[in-house]
Amino acid sequence: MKWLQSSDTDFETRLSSLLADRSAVETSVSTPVRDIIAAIRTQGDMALCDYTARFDRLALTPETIRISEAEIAQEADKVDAELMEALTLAATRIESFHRAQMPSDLSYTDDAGLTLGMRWTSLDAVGLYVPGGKAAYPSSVLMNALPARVAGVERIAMCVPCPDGVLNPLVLAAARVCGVSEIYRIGGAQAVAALAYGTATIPPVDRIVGPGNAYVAEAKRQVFGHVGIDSIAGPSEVVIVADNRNEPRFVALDLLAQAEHDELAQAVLITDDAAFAQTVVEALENELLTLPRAAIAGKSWADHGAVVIVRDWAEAAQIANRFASEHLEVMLDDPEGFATQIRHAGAMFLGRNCPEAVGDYVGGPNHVLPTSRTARFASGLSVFDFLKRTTSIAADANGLRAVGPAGVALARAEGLGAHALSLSARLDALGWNQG
Ligand code: HSO
Ligand code: ZN
Repeated sequence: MKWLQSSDTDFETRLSSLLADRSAVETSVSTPVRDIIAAIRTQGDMALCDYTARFDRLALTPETIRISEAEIAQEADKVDAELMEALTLAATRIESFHRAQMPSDLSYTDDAGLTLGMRWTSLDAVGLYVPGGKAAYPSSVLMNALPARVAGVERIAMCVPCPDGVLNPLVLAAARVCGVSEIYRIGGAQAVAALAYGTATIPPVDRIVGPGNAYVAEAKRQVFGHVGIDSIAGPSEVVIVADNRNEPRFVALDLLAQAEHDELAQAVLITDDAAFAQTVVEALENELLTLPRAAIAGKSWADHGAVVIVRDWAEAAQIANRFASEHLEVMLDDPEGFATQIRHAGAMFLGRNCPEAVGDYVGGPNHVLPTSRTARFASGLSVFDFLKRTTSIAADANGLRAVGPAGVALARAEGLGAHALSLSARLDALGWNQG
C-alpha cells in the first residue's frame, strides 16, 4: 500500500506513478485469437464444436450448442426462493432506472424553413458474453441484458462457457429474469467470433457486450468494426473520499470490496486526517484475517492500494478527478456538494450509508463502468449502448432557396461539380438569380 501526503515535496511524482498504474494492455494472445476467428469464419459450427471440446472438455454437436428451454428451466428452478427474490428486486430496479434513461426523438423547423429531426432506434440483435467459472456474476447478466431489453433490442443471444458441461443455475436464472432464452454453451474467442460472424446455428449479432478473459477481450477488439462492442474492462477500482467522522471499519470494508475482485484491482482512500487513515488501515488488516478472498484482496491492497492525505476537500475533489475512477464513494457531511466538483468518475456513491456494493447489485444504475481512468472520456453501460440515431432533413422550395446558395459555394470550393449542380440545377428551376 502506498501512503501519500499532498504536503510532501515528492507528492506530484508519487501521485503520477499511482495514476499510471492503471494501463496494462494484454496483447500476447492476439495471434491465437486471430486463428480462432478465422477458423470460425471458414468452418462455422464444426470449428466451434472442436474448440469447445478442446478448451471446455465438452463434446457438442450443432444440435446441442444451444441450451434448451427445458434445461434452462430445470437449472433455474434449482435457485432458492430468497435468491430468486433478490434477483427479481435487482432486475426491477435496474430496469426502471434504465427506462428513465430513454431519450426522446427530436424534430423542429428552423428559421430557414427546414425541418430537422433525430430519431432513436434500437439495435436488432445483441450478443451477451458471460464468463465461466467464478467470474460468472448473475448481477452482470442483469446489468448487460436489461439495458438492451429496455432499449427495445428484439434479439439477445447469450454465450456462456460450460467447462465439462456444467451449467450455472444462477446465470441461467438471471437470464430468465431478463427474458433471455437464446443461450449457447460456448465461450472464449470462438464464442465472440460466432456471435460476430454467425454460424449455421448462431445468427450473427450487431453488437457484443459483456466481460471476459484476455482471449475474449482480444476477440472483441478484433471483431470491432464488423460489429460494435462495449468497452474492454480493466481491473476494477474505487476511490473513497471520507472524513474522520466515518466508522473506520466501514471504510475498510468498502476498500476491500473492490480489492477482492482482482489482485490488480485498486482501492484508494482520500482523507484529510492521517490518524483516521491509520485506523482504517488497521481495520482493513484486521478484516483480512478472516475474509474468504483475503489472498486476492490482500495482494491488491499491497500492490495497488493507496492512502492519500489531503489538506482540504477541494484538493480531494481535484485528485479524485485525476483518478477518474470507475467508482467514487463520497462519505462526507455534504456529499452532494462535493459531487458537484466531480467531472470524471464512472459512478458515484453518496453518503455514509451508500457503499459501492449497493450499486453493484440493487441500486439501479449500471455496474459496467469505465475502468483504467477511461472515465475521462467514457461512461458506464446504458440504454445508449443499444440505441443509435438517424437524423433527417426535410426541405421544400423555400428551404432550398434559403440554404442552397451557400451549399453551392462550398461545393464549388471543394471542386465537387456534381454536388454543386445537384443544388444549383434545382435552384435554377426555382428561378435562382446567381448575381
Ligand atoms: N464491482 C464490479 C461489479 C460487480 N461486483 C459484480 C459484484 N458483482 C465492477 O464494477
Ligand atoms: Zn463489485
